[in-house]
Amino acid sequence: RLLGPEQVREKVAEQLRRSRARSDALTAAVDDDDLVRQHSKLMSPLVWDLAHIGNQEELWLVRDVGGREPVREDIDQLYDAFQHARANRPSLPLLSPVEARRYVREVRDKVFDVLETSPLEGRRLVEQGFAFGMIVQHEQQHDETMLATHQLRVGAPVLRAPDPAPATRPVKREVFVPAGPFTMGTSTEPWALDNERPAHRVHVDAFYLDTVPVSNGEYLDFIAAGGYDQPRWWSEVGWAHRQRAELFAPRFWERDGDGWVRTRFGVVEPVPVDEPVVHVCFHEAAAYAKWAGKRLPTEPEWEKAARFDPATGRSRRYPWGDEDPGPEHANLGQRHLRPAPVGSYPLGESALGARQLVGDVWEWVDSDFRPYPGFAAFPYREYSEVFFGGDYKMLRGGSFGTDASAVRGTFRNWDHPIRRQIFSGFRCARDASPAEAR
Ligand code: AVJ
Ligand code: FE
Repeated sequence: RLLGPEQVREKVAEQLRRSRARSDALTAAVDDDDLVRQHSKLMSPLVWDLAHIGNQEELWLVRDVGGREPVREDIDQLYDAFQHARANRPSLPLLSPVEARRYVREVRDKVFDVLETSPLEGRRLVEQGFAFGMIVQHEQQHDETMLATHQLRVGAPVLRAPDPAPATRPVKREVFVPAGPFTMGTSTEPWALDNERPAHRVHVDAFYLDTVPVSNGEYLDFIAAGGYDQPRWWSEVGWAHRQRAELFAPRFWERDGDGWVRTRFGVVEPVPVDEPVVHVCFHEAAAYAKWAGKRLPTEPEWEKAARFDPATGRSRRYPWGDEDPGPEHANLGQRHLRPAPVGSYPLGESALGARQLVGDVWEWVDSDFRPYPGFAAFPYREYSEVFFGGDYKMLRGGSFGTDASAVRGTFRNWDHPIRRQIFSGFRCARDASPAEAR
């Protein structure tokens, strides 16, 4: 799997071009007023994301890896995510759309120059193109954030993509995950970020995991059964939040006569029953699971179901094997602007038989954000370390809005348990009985 410097150079160049094409598309879709507007207190104006992408790229690739003169040192503070809360970003003296576009182009030109001359080996930061890979992933992460901003934007639709094909639900509703150790995390995946490292053995008790994510149709049953009105399905914090925030359905859903409609990128449509439910918070996911007589999986359980191959005892890079994601494996990369129906992507199945673990919707799991044993912050504390122990729950597997370069079997995402503007869904798990576990 290790690439020579020339292969790394080619791969990096291609990935940089792909991420920029996506950022360009997401920011070209709306006019300048829309780019500087704040569509939700939870989000930055799109023009902030764009210049922030350029600024991170300048800090790591132009200045650190390249050792070049700064392109613009005066704007570092403006685009430091830790200096200004998202809610305050619109009032900052941000670069205008024209200036932001010029800035990211100037940075990118220098980066291609650095890429030409960097030895891409010797220093851990550039070994296998790590710093470039980190910046590609950073841009793609913000592209998913920008897609979430588009979903919050009010107005005529501007983003379009073909719908995924219909699917048949697999026969088995649950897969059995046998008891025993497996290797969680990675020490060898070249572009894995610090919180995915190092590889370590973890024991997992036998359990059952839903073969596919929970669908809108199933979630509608929970609503119809009064799930939002009965505190017994909710944790104490979850119920307090449900009351305070007046939750009654996933975000972007509205009642329409006897049924429900939801708005997706500006288009109102009947809630599609076969699609994985999306835009639910952790508390809603946990309440549904309890109502269904189940629970959410933990992070080690999710990763074992996704990566463990009982035939070899090895952990795979992805559910389907070690091959990079292709369109036959998973709904990634904003190819479709919605999750694919439950049961899609049989070729993306894990060794244990679970589908759609990667792509479609981020899956809430019942674990807090903690470092793996042997964790070392790299290359900066602010990617992961400063978030450990905070009020976060983990999300795994990526969504239709996540790029293939920004998700792996080991990839760890996190957010506050009340957030639902992200492309978040879930699937359920349950313990195996002692007899089944043997
Ligand atoms: C890993 C998705 C939680 O968007 O807050 C982007 C990624 N870190 N810029 C986020 C990130 C710095 C991060 N998540
Ligand atoms: Fe960022």
